[in-house]
Amino acid sequence: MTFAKLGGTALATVLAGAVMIGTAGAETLRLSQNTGDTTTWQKGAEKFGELISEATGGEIEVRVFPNAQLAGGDQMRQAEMVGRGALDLVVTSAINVTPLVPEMAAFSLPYLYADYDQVDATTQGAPGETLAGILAEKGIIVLAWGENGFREVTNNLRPIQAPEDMKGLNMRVAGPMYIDVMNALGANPQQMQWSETLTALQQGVVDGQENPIGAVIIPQQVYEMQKYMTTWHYSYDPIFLGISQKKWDGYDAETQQKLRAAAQEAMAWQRQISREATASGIEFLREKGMEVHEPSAEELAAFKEATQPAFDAWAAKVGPELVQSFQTAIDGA
Ligand code: X2X
Repeated sequence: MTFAKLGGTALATVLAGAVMIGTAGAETLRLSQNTGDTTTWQKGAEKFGELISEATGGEIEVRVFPNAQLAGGDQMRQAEMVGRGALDLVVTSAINVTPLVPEMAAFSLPYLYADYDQVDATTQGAPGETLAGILAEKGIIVLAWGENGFREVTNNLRPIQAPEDMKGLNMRVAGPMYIDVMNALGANPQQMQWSETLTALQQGVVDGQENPIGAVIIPQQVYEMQKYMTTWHYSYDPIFLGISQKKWDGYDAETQQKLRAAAQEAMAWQRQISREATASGIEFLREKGMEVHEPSAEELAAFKEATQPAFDAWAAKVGPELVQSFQTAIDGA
């Protein structure tokens, strides 16, 4: 039985039960994540639960809730809820936090990175620490950075080989910056919860969407609803495992150390499985019947040029200094 399949009343009963289960002195922390229960986000969160249970001899247990259901299905609300202590833990991605912390959009500026080494130089380097500091001011302690990945575009109408091919497509997007990117490409973007997107794709309410291959597209079987994919790598989206500062402050240094170590190990593993699934993913998706276009360097340059207005607008919004610190980390990779 998964929580995703439970209705509201049944869920409340299970939640009440969850508080009472367990050994004396043990506590169960609730972790919210906003993808389905088959993704690498879910697996990384569950791995964290196993590791922290082991490290604390069962004193701390973690219960993972998919589809942002603890936030009423609203994926953008999770971060704010963790910030005020209404949720203990969260696994969510940068773009979801931009309503609370616009600076998070720096990670995902269009065509910022050429490869994973450059990505790692930001999430695991000084920019990651800077953003963790800003999130801490909102009551969210970042324990570790993980990976959603390079977001690739899919749709049901036609192959996308040039910016012009995006014109008029009804595109589901997760958050504000991607609206600007899609507008720059001439598409019709629409903000929608991820948990509602699969149905919307199935029913043709939208023509397309964009998400990473290994972390989301394959585990959530987007290939069942979409014919065309272009690996345009237009935006990288990191995830993080965060804990409410209110919880954090209640632990002694040793427990805090255990939480951080468990999160680091779980998210390192989560990054690895996401990358492995992405590496073998194109072949898998072709086998499933998707038509996958891998753009040439020239084609990528055309997408980059077309999305430049959105880059400029968001670089101004997050602040030139922050963008420069990302660029410095990237140049040193
Ligand atoms: O909603 C999405 O597209 C997802 C799952 O990738 C995010 O949370 C940004």
